[in-house]
Amino acid sequence: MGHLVPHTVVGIPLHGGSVRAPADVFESIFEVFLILGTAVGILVVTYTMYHALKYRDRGGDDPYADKVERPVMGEMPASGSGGRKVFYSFGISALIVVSLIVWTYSSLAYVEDGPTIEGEEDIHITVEGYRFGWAFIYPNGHEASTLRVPQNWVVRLEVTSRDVFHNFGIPELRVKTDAMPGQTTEAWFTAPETGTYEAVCYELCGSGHSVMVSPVEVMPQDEYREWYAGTNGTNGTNGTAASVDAASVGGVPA
Ligand SMILES: [Cu+2]
Repeated sequence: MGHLVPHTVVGIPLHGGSVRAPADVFESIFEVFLILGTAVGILVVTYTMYHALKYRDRGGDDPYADKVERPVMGEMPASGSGGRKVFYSFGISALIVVSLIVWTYSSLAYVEDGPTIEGEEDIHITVEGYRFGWAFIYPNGHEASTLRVPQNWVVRLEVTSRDVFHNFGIPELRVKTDAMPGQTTEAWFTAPETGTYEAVCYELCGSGHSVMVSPVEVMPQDEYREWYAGTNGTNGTNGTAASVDAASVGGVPA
Protein backbone atom coordinates (compact mmCIF):
# COMPACT_ATOMS: atom_id res chain seq x y z
CA MET A 1 0.00 0.00 0.00
CA GLY A 2 2.48 2.62 1.13
CA HIS A 3 4.89 4.24 -1.27
CA LEU A 4 8.03 4.42 0.76
CA VAL A 5 9.81 6.94 -1.37
CA PRO A 6 11.50 9.65 0.68
CA HIS A 7 9.77 12.84 -0.38
CA THR A 8 9.04 16.02 1.44
CA VAL A 9 5.66 17.68 1.47
CA VAL A 10 7.06 21.10 0.79
CA GLY A 11 9.33 21.60 -2.14
CA ILE A 12 7.70 19.11 -4.50
CA PRO A 13 7.57 20.79 -7.86
CA LEU A 14 4.08 21.13 -9.22
CA HIS A 15 3.17 19.20 -12.28
CA GLY A 16 2.82 21.74 -15.03
CA GLY A 17 1.88 19.88 -18.18
CA SER A 18 -1.46 18.29 -18.71
CA VAL A 19 -2.24 14.74 -19.70
CA ARG A 20 -4.80 13.94 -22.33
CA ALA A 21 -7.92 13.06 -20.36
CA PRO A 22 -10.20 10.18 -21.39
CA ALA A 23 -12.98 12.77 -21.69
CA ASP A 24 -11.00 14.56 -24.43
CA VAL A 25 -10.36 11.32 -26.29
CA PHE A 26 -14.04 10.41 -26.32
CA GLU A 27 -14.88 13.95 -27.32
CA SER A 28 -12.61 13.84 -30.38
CA ILE A 29 -13.88 10.41 -31.42
CA PHE A 30 -17.42 11.76 -31.20
CA GLU A 31 -16.55 14.91 -33.16
CA VAL A 32 -14.67 13.11 -35.94
CA PHE A 33 -17.49 10.60 -36.43
CA LEU A 34 -20.11 13.34 -36.33
CA ILE A 35 -18.32 15.56 -38.87
CA LEU A 36 -17.29 12.73 -41.21
CA GLY A 37 -20.68 11.05 -40.96
CA THR A 38 -22.48 14.30 -41.71
CA ALA A 39 -20.14 15.11 -44.63
CA VAL A 40 -20.48 11.66 -46.19
CA GLY A 41 -24.25 11.74 -45.65
CA ILE A 42 -24.62 15.15 -47.31
CA LEU A 43 -22.37 14.09 -50.21
CA VAL A 44 -24.17 10.81 -50.89
CA VAL A 45 -27.70 12.25 -50.55
CA THR A 46 -26.86 15.30 -52.70
CA TYR A 47 -25.20 13.18 -55.40
CA THR A 48 -28.14 10.77 -55.48
CA MET A 49 -30.76 13.54 -55.58
CA TYR A 50 -28.89 15.42 -58.28
CA HIS A 51 -28.68 12.41 -60.57
CA ALA A 52 -32.20 11.24 -59.85
CA LEU A 53 -33.39 14.68 -60.95
CA LYS A 54 -31.01 15.04 -63.89
CA TYR A 55 -31.80 11.66 -65.46
CA ARG A 56 -35.47 11.54 -64.47
CA ASP A 57 -38.06 9.99 -66.74
CA ARG A 58 -39.42 12.84 -68.86
CA GLY A 59 -42.01 10.66 -70.60
CA GLY A 60 -40.44 9.87 -73.95
CA ASP A 61 -38.55 13.16 -74.23
CA ASP A 62 -34.98 12.07 -73.30
CA PRO A 63 -32.33 14.80 -73.73
CA TYR A 64 -29.59 12.28 -72.82
CA ALA A 65 -30.68 9.60 -75.27
CA ASP A 66 -27.48 9.72 -77.30
CA LYS A 67 -25.16 10.78 -74.43
CA VAL A 68 -25.72 8.04 -71.87
CA GLU A 69 -26.39 4.39 -72.02
CA ARG A 70 -29.55 3.63 -70.09
CA PRO A 71 -29.36 0.53 -67.95
CA VAL A 72 -31.54 -2.27 -69.21
CA MET A 73 -33.25 -4.69 -66.85
CA GLY A 74 -31.42 -7.99 -66.75
CA GLU A 75 -28.23 -6.69 -68.34
CA MET A 76 -25.00 -5.58 -66.70
CA PRO A 77 -24.49 -1.85 -67.21
CA ALA A 78 -21.57 -1.07 -69.54
CA SER A 79 -20.88 2.48 -68.50
CA GLY A 80 -18.55 4.78 -70.39
CA SER A 81 -16.16 5.30 -67.49
CA GLY A 82 -15.24 1.63 -67.44
CA GLY A 83 -15.98 1.24 -63.74
CA ARG A 84 -13.58 3.99 -62.72
CA LYS A 85 -16.16 5.73 -60.54
CA VAL A 86 -16.96 2.49 -58.75
CA PHE A 87 -13.27 1.85 -58.23
CA TYR A 88 -12.63 5.31 -56.78
CA SER A 89 -15.68 5.38 -54.56
CA PHE A 90 -14.92 1.95 -53.13
CA GLY A 91 -11.25 2.84 -52.77
CA ILE A 92 -11.90 6.09 -50.96
CA SER A 93 -14.55 4.52 -48.72
CA ALA A 94 -12.19 1.69 -47.78
CA LEU A 95 -9.42 4.17 -47.02
CA ILE A 96 -11.69 6.26 -44.78
CA VAL A 97 -13.09 3.22 -42.97
CA VAL A 98 -9.70 1.60 -42.38
CA SER A 99 -8.13 4.85 -41.14
CA LEU A 100 -11.07 5.41 -38.82
CA ILE A 101 -10.73 1.92 -37.37
CA VAL A 102 -6.98 2.31 -36.81
CA TRP A 103 -7.32 5.78 -35.28
CA THR A 104 -10.30 4.87 -33.07
CA TYR A 105 -8.65 1.69 -31.78
CA SER A 106 -5.40 3.44 -30.95
CA SER A 107 -7.32 6.20 -29.15
CA LEU A 108 -9.25 3.61 -27.16
CA ALA A 109 -6.06 1.69 -26.40
CA TYR A 110 -4.70 4.87 -24.82
CA VAL A 111 -7.84 5.21 -22.72
CA GLU A 112 -7.54 1.55 -21.74
CA ASP A 113 -3.97 1.70 -20.43
CA GLY A 114 -3.56 5.30 -19.46
CA PRO A 115 -0.45 7.42 -19.90
CA THR A 116 2.92 6.84 -18.33
CA ILE A 117 4.61 9.97 -17.11
CA GLU A 118 8.31 9.86 -16.44
CA GLY A 119 9.25 10.75 -12.87
CA GLU A 120 5.71 11.05 -11.66
CA GLU A 121 3.63 8.75 -9.54
CA ASP A 122 -0.02 8.17 -10.32
CA ILE A 123 -2.45 8.42 -7.46
CA HIS A 124 -4.08 5.11 -6.61
CA ILE A 125 -7.42 5.21 -4.86
CA THR A 126 -9.56 2.23 -3.97
CA VAL A 127 -13.27 2.69 -4.53
CA GLU A 128 -15.67 0.44 -2.66
CA GLY A 129 -19.33 0.47 -3.52
CA TYR A 130 -21.92 -0.58 -0.98
CA ARG A 131 -25.66 -0.27 -0.51
CA PHE A 132 -25.91 2.71 -0.79
CA GLY A 133 -22.78 4.76 -1.17
CA TRP A 134 -19.13 4.87 -2.14
CA ALA A 135 -16.04 4.70 0.04
CA PHE A 136 -12.77 6.14 -1.26
CA ILE A 137 -9.66 4.71 0.35
CA TYR A 138 -6.32 6.47 -0.09
CA PRO A 139 -2.84 4.87 0.01
CA ASN A 140 -2.34 6.08 3.59
CA GLY A 141 -5.53 4.33 4.69
CA HIS A 142 -7.63 7.48 4.84
CA GLU A 143 -11.23 6.67 3.99
CA ALA A 144 -13.69 9.28 2.81
CA SER A 145 -17.09 9.60 1.20
CA THR A 146 -15.90 12.46 -1.00
CA LEU A 147 -13.41 11.71 -3.73
CA ARG A 148 -10.73 14.40 -3.64
CA VAL A 149 -8.17 14.48 -6.41
CA PRO A 150 -5.65 17.02 -7.67
CA GLN A 151 -6.17 18.82 -10.93
CA ASN A 152 -4.21 17.55 -13.95
CA TRP A 153 -2.95 14.40 -12.37
CA VAL A 154 -3.34 10.77 -13.39
CA VAL A 155 -5.74 9.19 -10.90
CA ARG A 156 -6.04 5.42 -11.01
CA LEU A 157 -9.02 3.79 -9.40
CA GLU A 158 -9.30 0.23 -8.20
CA VAL A 159 -13.00 -0.38 -7.98
CA THR A 160 -14.80 -3.14 -6.10
CA SER A 161 -17.98 -3.76 -4.14
CA ARG A 162 -18.72 -4.81 -0.58
CA ASP A 163 -22.08 -6.36 -1.40
CA VAL A 164 -23.91 -6.48 -4.73
CA PHE A 165 -23.05 -5.44 -8.29
CA HIS A 166 -22.64 -1.68 -8.68
CA ASN A 167 -21.08 0.36 -11.42
CA PHE A 168 -18.97 3.37 -10.59
CA GLY A 169 -18.86 6.38 -12.85
CA ILE A 170 -18.16 10.09 -13.03
CA PRO A 171 -20.17 11.12 -16.10
CA GLU A 172 -18.55 14.50 -16.63
CA LEU A 173 -15.05 13.03 -16.57
CA ARG A 174 -16.07 10.01 -18.69
CA VAL A 175 -15.01 7.43 -16.14
CA LYS A 176 -17.11 4.30 -15.70
CA THR A 177 -16.35 0.79 -14.56
CA ASP A 178 -17.97 -2.20 -12.87
CA ALA A 179 -17.94 -2.50 -9.10
CA MET A 180 -18.29 -6.19 -8.33
CA PRO A 181 -17.88 -8.08 -5.06
CA GLY A 182 -14.73 -10.21 -5.01
CA GLN A 183 -13.29 -8.53 -8.09
CA THR A 184 -11.32 -5.41 -8.81
CA THR A 185 -11.68 -3.39 -11.96
CA GLU A 186 -9.49 -0.51 -12.95
CA ALA A 187 -10.16 2.90 -14.39
CA TRP A 188 -8.20 6.11 -14.63
CA PHE A 189 -8.86 9.74 -15.35
CA THR A 190 -7.42 13.19 -15.15
CA ALA A 191 -9.44 16.28 -14.46
CA PRO A 192 -8.13 19.36 -16.24
CA GLU A 193 -10.48 21.73 -14.40
CA THR A 194 -10.94 22.20 -10.68
CA GLY A 195 -14.45 22.03 -9.32
CA THR A 196 -17.07 19.70 -7.95
CA TYR A 197 -18.29 16.77 -9.99
CA GLU A 198 -20.57 13.85 -9.20
CA ALA A 199 -19.83 10.16 -8.93
CA VAL A 200 -22.86 7.96 -9.47
CA CYS A 201 -23.90 4.32 -9.59
CA TYR A 202 -24.78 3.00 -13.04
CA GLU A 203 -26.22 -0.34 -12.05
CA LEU A 204 -29.59 -0.79 -10.43
CA CYS A 205 -28.58 -2.20 -7.05
CA GLY A 206 -31.62 -1.71 -4.86
CA SER A 207 -33.94 0.90 -3.42
CA GLY A 208 -31.16 3.40 -2.72
CA HIS A 209 -29.51 3.13 -6.10
CA SER A 210 -30.43 6.65 -7.12
CA VAL A 211 -28.95 8.17 -3.96
CA MET A 212 -25.53 6.58 -4.55
CA VAL A 213 -24.15 9.97 -5.49
CA SER A 214 -20.81 11.12 -4.09
CA PRO A 215 -19.11 14.47 -4.60
CA VAL A 216 -15.84 14.52 -6.54
CA GLU A 217 -13.67 17.44 -5.55
CA VAL A 218 -10.98 18.39 -8.05
CA MET A 219 -8.51 20.60 -6.19
CA PRO A 220 -5.48 22.63 -7.19
CA GLN A 221 -2.38 20.46 -6.71
CA ASP A 222 -0.92 22.35 -3.76
CA GLU A 223 -4.27 22.42 -1.96
CA TYR A 224 -4.67 18.70 -2.52
CA ARG A 225 -1.21 18.03 -1.12
CA GLU A 226 -1.99 20.06 1.94
CA TRP A 227 -5.31 18.29 2.43
CA TYR A 228 -3.75 14.86 1.93
CA ALA A 229 -0.93 15.55 4.34
CA GLY A 230 -3.56 16.44 6.93
CA THR A 231 -5.46 13.17 6.55
CA ASN A 232 -2.88 11.09 8.42
CA GLY A 233 -4.54 11.71 11.77
CA THR A 234 -7.83 10.22 10.65
CA ASN A 235 -6.61 6.70 10.05
CA GLY A 236 -4.57 6.06 13.15
CA THR A 237 -1.31 5.34 11.33
CA ASN A 238 1.94 6.65 12.71
CA GLY A 239 2.57 10.22 11.72
CA THR A 240 5.96 9.71 10.09
CA ALA A 241 4.86 6.85 7.90
CA ALA A 242 1.73 8.70 6.90
CA SER A 243 3.51 11.88 5.94
CA VAL A 244 5.97 9.92 3.83
CA ASP A 245 2.95 8.41 2.13
CA ALA A 246 1.28 11.75 1.80
CA ALA A 247 4.32 13.32 0.27
CA SER A 248 4.99 10.46 -2.10
CA VAL A 249 1.70 10.90 -3.88
CA GLY A 250 2.52 12.37 -7.19
CA GLY A 251 5.88 13.52 -5.95
CA VAL A 252 9.21 13.71 -7.66
CA PRO A 253 12.07 12.16 -5.67
CA ALA A 254 13.69 14.80 -3.44
CU1 LIG B 1 -25.17 0.80 -6.77
